[in-house]
Amino acid sequence: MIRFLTAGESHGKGLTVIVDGFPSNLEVTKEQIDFHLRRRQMGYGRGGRMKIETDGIDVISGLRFGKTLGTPISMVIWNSDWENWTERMDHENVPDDLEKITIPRPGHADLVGTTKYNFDDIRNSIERSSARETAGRVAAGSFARKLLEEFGISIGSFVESIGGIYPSDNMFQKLLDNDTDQDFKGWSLSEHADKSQVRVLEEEQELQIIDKVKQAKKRGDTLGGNMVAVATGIPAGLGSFMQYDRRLDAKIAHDMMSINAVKGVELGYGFKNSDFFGSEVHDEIVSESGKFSRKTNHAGGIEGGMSTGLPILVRASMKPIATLMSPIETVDLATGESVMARRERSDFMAVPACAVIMEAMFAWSLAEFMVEKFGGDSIEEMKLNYNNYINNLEKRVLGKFK
Ligand code: EPS
Repeated sequence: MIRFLTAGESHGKGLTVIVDGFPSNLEVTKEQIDFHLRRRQMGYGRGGRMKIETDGIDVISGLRFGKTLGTPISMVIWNSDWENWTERMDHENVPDDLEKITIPRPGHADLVGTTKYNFDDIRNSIERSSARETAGRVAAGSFARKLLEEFGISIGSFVESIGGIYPSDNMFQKLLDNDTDQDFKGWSLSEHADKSQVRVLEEEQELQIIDKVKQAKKRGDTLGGNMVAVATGIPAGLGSFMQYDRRLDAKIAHDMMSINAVKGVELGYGFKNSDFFGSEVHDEIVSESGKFSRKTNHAGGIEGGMSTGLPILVRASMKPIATLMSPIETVDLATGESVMARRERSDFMAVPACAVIMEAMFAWSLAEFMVEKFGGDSIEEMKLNYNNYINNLEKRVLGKFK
């Protein structure tokens, strides 16, 4: 079993990540992890904070000479902004001039978090509910990605729409129709998307979106969008129908929905399934040179809670950022009076970053199921188990029916 935990406040000293249960001898470098941390920081529409931070991990334990030891891996991402917050975030002493936050922002965790944890300062809720925490997830996800790469599994993502601006050519539909070349790798989508300031695949759409973000900034408003993540090279048979919590789709949906501001998750055709006849939805099975495939991939690579061997296709939706420069109505907890919400520094749009976080969580869910299925204390042992299962898989199945 692999697991990870993150700790840290947005304006505290740093974020701590513990990754546990990884097999030994997996090659991982700081550079590989920092690469994805930097990708998470990119994107037009971020606020002032991203100019302050240059995220990178400081490995504390679990790696020796560039390889995992099988021991718990711990690392820290230091917050550069901490030096501006040392007094306000002091672990013991209350500053004399502390200004407590009493006005909750609708759409953020402010009101419920403060009520639930019985705080007298909304700052206590803001700090941990902030999406700063997702930097830790990307670090953990980078380990998962490295593990998956050992088995030829490749993960990528792109932004499908922002503020209702969609591309003219629908890449997600192409993926659902299984209309990509044989050697298509998930990561190729990210390579393409990373060239765009908003991680879309079309230049014209990028320009329209940048214009819309400018409009949002001008009116003190924010935007959300839809993102697609794709994993290729998946062996058939990850996950199980035997028990509800062993279903791969359930785990992926859970992990995607856990990302801050994500309000919708779909696998394959998702909500669209209900608009069609069954004969138009289900992916016909074909056998090509002894290998099973499907004419289409409307199931998004998962049937009966198990991977089919086709790319896994996930789409998620991020709501607009909750911190508004032109605030909306709320209640001041100090007076009980109706007021306008507080303004505070934030992003106007963070959909490109959210897609990178999706990749990390996606890698994590898949790595969990790979370790569950193929086990092993070292990466070499895991590969032996994998090869034993995968070699002649189809022939073995067909042989049983002869
Ligand atoms: C966030 C508010 C902003 C974002 C932050 C998430 O931070 P700040 O309050 O420091 O301006 O920039 O995201 C990050 C710091 C990050 O690393 O992604 C929020 O309220 O959720």
